[in-house]
Amino acid sequence: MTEYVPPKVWTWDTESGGTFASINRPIAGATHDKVLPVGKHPLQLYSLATPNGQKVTILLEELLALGHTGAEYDAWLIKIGDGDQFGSGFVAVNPNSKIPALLDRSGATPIRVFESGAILQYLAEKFGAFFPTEPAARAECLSWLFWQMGSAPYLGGGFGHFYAYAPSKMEYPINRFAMETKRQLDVLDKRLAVSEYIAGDDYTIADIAIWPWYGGLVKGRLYDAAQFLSVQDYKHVLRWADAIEARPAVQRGRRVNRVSGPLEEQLPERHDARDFER
Ligand SMILES: N[C@@H](CCC(=O)N[C@@H](CS)C(=O)NCC(=O)O)C(=O)O
Repeated sequence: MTEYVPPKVWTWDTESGGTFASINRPIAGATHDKVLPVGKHPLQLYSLATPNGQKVTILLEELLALGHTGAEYDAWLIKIGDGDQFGSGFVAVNPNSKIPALLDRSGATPIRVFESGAILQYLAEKFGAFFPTEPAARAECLSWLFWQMGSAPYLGGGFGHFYAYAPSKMEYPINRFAMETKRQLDVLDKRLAVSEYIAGDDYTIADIAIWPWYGGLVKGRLYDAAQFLSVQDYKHVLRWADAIEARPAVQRGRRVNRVSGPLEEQLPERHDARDFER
């Protein structure tokens, strides 16, 4: 293999290949005009059932299960493989062009929220649920929420990209990011050895943020990497992942905006609780 020598100035190689090459670009902003649809509920979610998307639909389903009718929502499908995230309406809600994006239309002026961690905190504060109020517990919950936001890019953009999506398998990046991913799993395993849930005795938005990524990984749903990463070693993570997976709201939330996998698990759009029965 010939070694890559970076040129003096980087230029955009549109032929660089790999899964997602068609949507990756070095510039921000809209590529086309597209008005976003708006449904009947106070909350409008524009998303896809990736781990980042699932966090929000799981929290919304948990809030509805608790009886917070103000959390009723329309979930619209954003097909990132087709470039929907670069439509002008979507960019107005999230200038970063990534799902999930939320528009809260319950007040006089719509409020936009982007970044899944910010959306979880916004909704948990709005409804006063799944987010402790006592300062020490709240700090622990926020610490783990931000841990997830900082850590998952090494799992997804690092390990997942080079192990599953890059045009060829390269030892150096796979080694580097497998090591970091296993370190992160061990961080969680040691925490969950002494704590029922991530932030303490109660199930919070920290669990909801971490589960779709690291729960999905140990349950063998991400990158077909369970054997490679010896996920069976993380016993406490597995115990916690199973407990969360058993929650009916989690099972509903996982299905919203899903357009892949078994047909019976797919629900491309959600506008009503009865949609799950169809
Ligand atoms: N830090 C962001 C990450 C969001 C993100 O990476 N979304 C991906 C799907 S999981 C996306 O929309 N990708 C489309 C693109 O990069 O063009 C969050 O947590 O909301």
